[in-house]
Amino acid sequence: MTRTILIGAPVDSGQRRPGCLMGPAAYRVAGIAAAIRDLGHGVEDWGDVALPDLRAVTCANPAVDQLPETLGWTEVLADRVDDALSEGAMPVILGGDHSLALGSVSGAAAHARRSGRPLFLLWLDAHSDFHTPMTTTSGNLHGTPVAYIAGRDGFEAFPPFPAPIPADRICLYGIRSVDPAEHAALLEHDIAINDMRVLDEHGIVAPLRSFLTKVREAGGMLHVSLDVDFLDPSIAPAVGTTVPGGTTFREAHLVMELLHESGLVTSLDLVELNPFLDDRGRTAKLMVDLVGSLMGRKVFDRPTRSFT
Ligand code: Z70
Ligand code: MN
Ligand code: MN
Ligand code: MN
Repeated sequence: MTRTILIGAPVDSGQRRPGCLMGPAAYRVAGIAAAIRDLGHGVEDWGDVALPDLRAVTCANPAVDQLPETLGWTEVLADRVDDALSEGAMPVILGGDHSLALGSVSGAAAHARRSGRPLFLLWLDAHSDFHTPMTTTSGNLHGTPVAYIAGRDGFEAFPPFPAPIPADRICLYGIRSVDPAEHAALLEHDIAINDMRVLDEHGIVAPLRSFLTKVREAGGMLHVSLDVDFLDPSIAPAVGTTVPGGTTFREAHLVMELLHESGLVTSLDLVELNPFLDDRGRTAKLMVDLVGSLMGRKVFDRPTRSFT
């Protein structure tokens, strides 16, 4: 039994297409609480986080969009996620665009630092989100959280990231859209880059298992950040930036099942769902279904295979 805490994060400031603010409501309508509870877990819903009063803040790159809003979300979500972890629970952040991970992973990192455990990050996404506010050309801050988490320069407007995650504890998985500035910076970091080329060649199981083995051996905490565009747009249309060639229904479920079997996941983001673009709720329902697999739903309850 896991005690889960749902944290609604109607964050819409990390990109320019309106709609992600409806994400938390869509997950609730799609039955996320019941899906988790029916598996025998505890579920508490802390409701939606509110954006605090904005502070004036400047940035040298004039392209950057909605910086005060994103800064406000970062601070309040970091606090809320840290609170949930401190209660011994698993926070599930209902987004909201991916800029919310600036805050959610900050909260997880602050908690990990206090508890003396290393934090690992699994980034399930079509994008590497490795821009800094200085390198982004779109100005959309949802393209920056991995750089913040890894401790890159250029985030002077933000609180210093608590205990940046060393590159070898970060795993990008499913990526297939990387901008030139991100590409150059990634080559200078030792981040595991499981792009679609790697997953097509090695399959989706082996690269994930080897990362999970590292987490286990280190006694680590594991934050999983699941972007809707990790999935192929043919099964998950409700996302602003569709990129062809994403994971299939079966691949994504297998990833979730392996994560469940590992028993390592300590916090989870669900990001980039734009319900305004959905087709009769199918993307929201698929995301809830994936959470069910992550929380232990199986077709057959076979004795658990030993992990490794
Ligand atoms: C691009 C940018 C991005 C998510 C799009 C796209 C970033 N690299 N991230 N969708 N989740 O604008 O920086
Ligand atoms: Mn607090
Ligand atoms: Mn993303
Ligand atoms: Mn993405």
